[in-house]
Amino acid sequence: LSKMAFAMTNRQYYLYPKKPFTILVEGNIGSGKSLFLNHFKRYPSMKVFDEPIHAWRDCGGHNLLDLMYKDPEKWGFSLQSYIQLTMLEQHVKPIKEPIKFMERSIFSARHCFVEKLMKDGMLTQESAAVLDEWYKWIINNVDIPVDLVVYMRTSPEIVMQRIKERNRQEEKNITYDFIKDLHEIHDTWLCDTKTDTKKLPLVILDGNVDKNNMEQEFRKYDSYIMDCIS
Ligand code: DCP
Repeated sequence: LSKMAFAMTNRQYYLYPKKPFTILVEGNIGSGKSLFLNHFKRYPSMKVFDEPIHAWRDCGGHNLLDLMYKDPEKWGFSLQSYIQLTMLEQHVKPIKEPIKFMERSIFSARHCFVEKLMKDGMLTQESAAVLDEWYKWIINNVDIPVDLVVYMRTSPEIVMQRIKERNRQEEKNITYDFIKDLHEIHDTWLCDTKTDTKKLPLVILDGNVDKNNMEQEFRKYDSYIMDCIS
């Protein structure tokens, strides 16, 4: 079946009757999620959604991501509120392919980034309550199917190095402590048995692998994913 699904032509998967098998790729900032997702873009049976970071940089002409890094207390709420919307859009977007990949999700937005802002005292209790009410309403009223979570687990040291190398303008003042904390928050979230994502099958990938060997590492998961949907 794996070979068959990989070989599906455009015409065949228009007829695919089921909901797509949905995979969320999670992990720290700079952990290697995009590289992993790029690997799957070559397969016509898979739809890969890139993270809508372009939207976060241009919401009605405003770069919310940049504003948030400059002044998280003032802009953290606006950014997370908009991210929640853009994630929801991707979760519910119908596709014709049988396999759907998303970079991040409404779940990590809530359990990692909103959590981090709260922990750092960058959200008032009132703002946190508004985000939380929206979040609870969405997950209780909107069908957000998830079949697998892939956790790209990368050491904070390596993540820091990659963030420096890629030199994203908004991220230039990110500190090691911030990244380390976010790493621990991801660990806690994905191991936590009490959250709304507790029952999801989880695969943990070693994101510390050198860039040049990653392709080889990711290839191992081609058949794993196809086995999951068969
Ligand atoms: N971000 C945020 N709140 C979220 C999601 C992301 O503030 N709910 C920010 C953190 C980063 C930027 O958006 O500055 C993009 O982060 P990601 O980790 O989602 O994407 P990367 O491109 O860093 O991932 P990778 O390098 O693993 O491909």
